[in-house]
Amino acid sequence: MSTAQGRLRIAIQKSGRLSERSLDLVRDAGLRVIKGNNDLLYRVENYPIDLLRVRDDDIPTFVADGVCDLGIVGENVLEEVRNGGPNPEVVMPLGFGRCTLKIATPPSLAYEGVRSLEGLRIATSYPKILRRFLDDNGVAADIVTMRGAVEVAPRLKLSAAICDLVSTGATLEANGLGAKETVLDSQAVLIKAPIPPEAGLQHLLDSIIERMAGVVSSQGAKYVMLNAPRSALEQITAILPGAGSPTVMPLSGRDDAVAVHAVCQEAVFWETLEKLKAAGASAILVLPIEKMM
Ligand code: PRT
Ligand code: ZN
Repeated sequence: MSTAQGRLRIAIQKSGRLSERSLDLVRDAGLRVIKGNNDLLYRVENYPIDLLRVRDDDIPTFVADGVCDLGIVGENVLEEVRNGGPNPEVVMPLGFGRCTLKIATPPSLAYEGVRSLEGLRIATSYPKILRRFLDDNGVAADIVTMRGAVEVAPRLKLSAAICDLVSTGATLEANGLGAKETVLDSQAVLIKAPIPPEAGLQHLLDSIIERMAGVVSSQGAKYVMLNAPRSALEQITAILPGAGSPTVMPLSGRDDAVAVHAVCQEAVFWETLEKLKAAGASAILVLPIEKMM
């Protein structure tokens, strides 16, 4: 199976934690998505692109096989699948769907480091990633693979410990488990087929990737404008978070002050504004950035 003739395909999660943000990213990249009658396939109105909506576990395989040209999936799923299996190319991290794969234990287990797992049973939905972690740490333990509800395994005496995804930590806490080891930090990533699309679509594919990169790098970025005394210019630009080289312009009728414009790649907090003001900045404006390339 290959992609539909004359059209690119992007695989996204049909329904789950990544679905909404994946659709947002596609839309922010300028693709007008039409939700038709076909639940599996959404059409893009303004480009020859279809969105294939599938279970996240299938996305790495679809992309590695070239059934889809691009895909959005969690690194956790990708790592588990590609451990010796399909191996699509990772284009970039996308900054959402962040979570951590952790080993957690009940308080009844005396835990003194990873060696404490020796000989135990550990329940997980990520047996390959866990096996690699245990091997890397020289620990021999049994792995019980569960599809879901991993957190109840110790209570049901199915396992002594678990290895599961954690975001807020509420699920571990509700089940009386404590996080002990970090196995993998994960977020959603954009993946690409190893096979190029048909010749006429390469330019479109490159442009979609570039736009998505622009959307990701403008997330959280702010445009900051302020006036600064010349004498404090160095100090003020050092306070601007992730600003690179700001633009410095003269202010009419003022020799002692300049206007500073900067794109800040990191969050601009109230504390930052207070520091800027204390350093002598005035007329400070922080504006959202809609698009960046
Ligand atoms: O149906 P399909 O197979 O497509 O979906 P799914 O049920 O396999 O996945 P889904 O929608 O639950 O998650 C999709 C992806 O979101 C995951 O593969 C991760 O990359 C990412 N993600 C981010 C998470 C979490 N955060 C998360 N907290 N996936 C799962 N969880 C679960 C975790 O397994 C545990 O049960 O949430 C619980 C813990 O959450 P906290 O907040 O209580 O710590
Ligand atoms: Zn899944």
